[in-house]
Amino acid sequence: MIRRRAILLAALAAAALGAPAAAHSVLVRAEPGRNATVTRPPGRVRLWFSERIEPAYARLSVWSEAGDRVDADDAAVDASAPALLSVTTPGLGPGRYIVRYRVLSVDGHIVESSFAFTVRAAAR
Ligand SMILES: [Cu+2]
Repeated sequence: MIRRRAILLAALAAAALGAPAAAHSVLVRAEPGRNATVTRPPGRVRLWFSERIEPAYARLSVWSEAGDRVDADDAAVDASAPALLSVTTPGLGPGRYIVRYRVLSVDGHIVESSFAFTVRAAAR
């Protein structure tokens, strides 16, 4: 049984080190995009991942530079697109915003990051 135990320990060590796994969800696209500047305020921020994510553990929020939360706290994984996470952002004015997200891949890895986008006042 020593050999079997060694294999088990090796597997646990690999898991603890976060060894690369096949079904690791990474952000592949965002609207607005990373560091994008838009002239039309987005009514919704959308994030597409490479794999489906666990809805119960998905977090997505949007913040102003002053540190105020500006999303409607209704982040959800799309019912028909399990790799799409979005949240509504009503009434954004011009400014720079930070998108924060944290998702759990189906392989158990947590992916957490943030990026910014800017809403520029439309020319009149
Ligand atoms: Cu993974």
